[in-house]
Amino acid sequence: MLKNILSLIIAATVVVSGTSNLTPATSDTNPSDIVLANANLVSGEFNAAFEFTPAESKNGLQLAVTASGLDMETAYSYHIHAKLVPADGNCTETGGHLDPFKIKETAGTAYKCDKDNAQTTCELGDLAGMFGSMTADADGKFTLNAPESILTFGGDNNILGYSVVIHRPDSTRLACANIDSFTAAPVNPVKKC
Ligand SMILES: *[C@@H]1O[C@H](CO)[C@@H](O)[C@H](O)[C@H]1NC(C)=O
Ligand SMILES: [Cu+2]
Repeated sequence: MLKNILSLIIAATVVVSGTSNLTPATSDTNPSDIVLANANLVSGEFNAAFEFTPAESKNGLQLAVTASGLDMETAYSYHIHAKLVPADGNCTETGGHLDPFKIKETAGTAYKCDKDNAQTTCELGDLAGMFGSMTADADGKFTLNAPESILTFGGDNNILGYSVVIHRPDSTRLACANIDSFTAAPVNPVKKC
């Protein structure tokens, strides 16, 4: 547990320091080399940072979220959506929720994400269903440190190459951002002469 917290703090510190210890992943990157993926969503006063990191078991990802500028009256939902955010930032273009196993299509109106049976009852992208909706504390802030999930880098439950969207309570789209991924920089980079 302590180790998990420490790795989250380290991941967060790395991001704050401008990802200087990290190298952006490319389409050639082996997903098992990715140490962090993040999405930073901004809309006016609203600001949210999503960070996905491999759990200690290496089976699934942990999710850490910090958000500020939330309206205290409201519960926001948030998902991974199936398409990327286009250059103009239009969140409507990100399509629907990431659902590679067609859980929602199969369940129809009976859809209900049960976090304890996420693999069979939740759309892969239904983050709010798996981790709870986003509600503000007295300072208008929200923090989430979710333990190991069914999400992975690569494989059937892959989240790389998609986007994160936050919805207002009326389900309109407040903010969105693509998921970027990073590998650890070499510890002793070889100098080229
Ligand atoms: C955003 O995309 C949607 C869907 O394509 C479109 O209907 C809407 O007009 C776009 N909004 C803006 C501001 O371009
Ligand atoms: Cu959504």
